[in-house]
Amino acid sequence: MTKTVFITGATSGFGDATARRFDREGWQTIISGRRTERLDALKAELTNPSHAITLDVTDRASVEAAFAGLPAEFQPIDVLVNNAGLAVGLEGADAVALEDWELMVDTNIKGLLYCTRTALPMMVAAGGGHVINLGSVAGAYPYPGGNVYGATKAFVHQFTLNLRADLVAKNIGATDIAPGLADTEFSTVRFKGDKSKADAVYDGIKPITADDVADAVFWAATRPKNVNINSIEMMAGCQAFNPFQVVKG
Ligand code: NDP
Ligand code: 8X3
Repeated sequence: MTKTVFITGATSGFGDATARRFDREGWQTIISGRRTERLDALKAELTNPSHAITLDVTDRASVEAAFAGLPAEFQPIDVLVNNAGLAVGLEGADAVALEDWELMVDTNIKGLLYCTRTALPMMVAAGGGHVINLGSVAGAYPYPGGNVYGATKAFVHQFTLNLRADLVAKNIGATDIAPGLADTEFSTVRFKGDKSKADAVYDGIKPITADDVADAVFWAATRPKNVNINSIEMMAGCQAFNPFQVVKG
């Protein structure tokens, strides 16, 4: 039977690669994001049925309308990939714009909650499903300037585990995919469009690719039902941990 995946933030990076990966494996895709022209271009390249929804996940009413308006042939949703998210800025906590913090909380936490809470009753009614959330290594390991971004991803990790606790009897899986340094538009967004600053992050290294992450998402989504992957943490081969800071004097 044809399976269906709903992906938020499919206009770029991991979401785009994930849509292409599921499509290659014969799944139907529901692709969403704010940039309609990118959704249209992606949809044109997918080979299986795809439904594109221009959607800002921070807008609760739009999220509810998007799920309520799904065409019958795209229901039920087998897998929801809560991928839409962003980091804004790398300023220290005493200097950052509060609006940047609010945008990360609204997108990475509240947007993910709106999509999850709206999708779950549909999955329960269908007898099962799987929620895959994009966390980050920033949710486990602190770094200067990671402040609220990392905290939102720590939320994603714990929420995913708690989802599983609520949903185990309802045949609904939950997985946190937590990548490290990966070359997407992530840094361009973090540096507010400063492409040269963003490019410098990936200059001279081999970061994780969007396809690597799509692999992990697809693998987690397709384990047999006697297995739930709680979380996958993955770092670039060139990335590891810093020593603790010790300030003298
Ligand atoms: P990109 O910037 O390439 O993609 C982000 C996607 O999120 C875009 O499709 C964007 O679409 C979408 N998005 C952002 N805000 C909203 C919103 N309000 N409503 C709907 N969609 C939105 O970055 P990545 O692919 O790297 O990031 C995907 C996820 O992975 C994020 O949650 C990020 O935090 C996480 N991550 C990224 C890592 C990295 O190093 N790249 C590492 C670990 C985790 P549009 O602008 O069209 O709305
Ligand atoms: C993005 C990974 O290490 O840039 O979530 O914070 S990192």
